Amino acid sequence: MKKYFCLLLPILLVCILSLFACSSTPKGTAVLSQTSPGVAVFDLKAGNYYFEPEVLEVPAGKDFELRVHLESTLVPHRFVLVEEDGGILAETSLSDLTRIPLRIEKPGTYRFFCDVSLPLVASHRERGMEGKMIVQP
Ligand SMILES: [Cu+2]
Repeated sequence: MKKYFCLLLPILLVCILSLFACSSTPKGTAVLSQTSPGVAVFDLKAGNYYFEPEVLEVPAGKDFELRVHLESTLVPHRFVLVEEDGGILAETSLSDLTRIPLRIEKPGTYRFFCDVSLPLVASHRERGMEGKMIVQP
């Protein structure tokens, strides 16, 4: 019995420590994670029926890269970015990491969402998978 306890204790400690390591993700803010020469990078998390953060602020008239990190899921998701009049600026299926190079000249508020929908159930967008991109002058 004591032998089993000695084996189990280190395994239990590793499990507890990894729980703490994974739970320290900040919520609700856009992260400017890296600046390579002239190109800012913005990170966006996506998962079952959410984008996080829901509001991204980006500069007008400058190249930047949006990196969408899809959390492990069996449900396929997509990313669509539209202008106020509905014109599509970006549209792509999401994989674990999707890099979307963007440059938006006109300041304003743009919408992004997942356009996946199935008959008879609420679309992913209706279930909350959407957000705003505010393009700052
Ligand atoms: Cu989706």
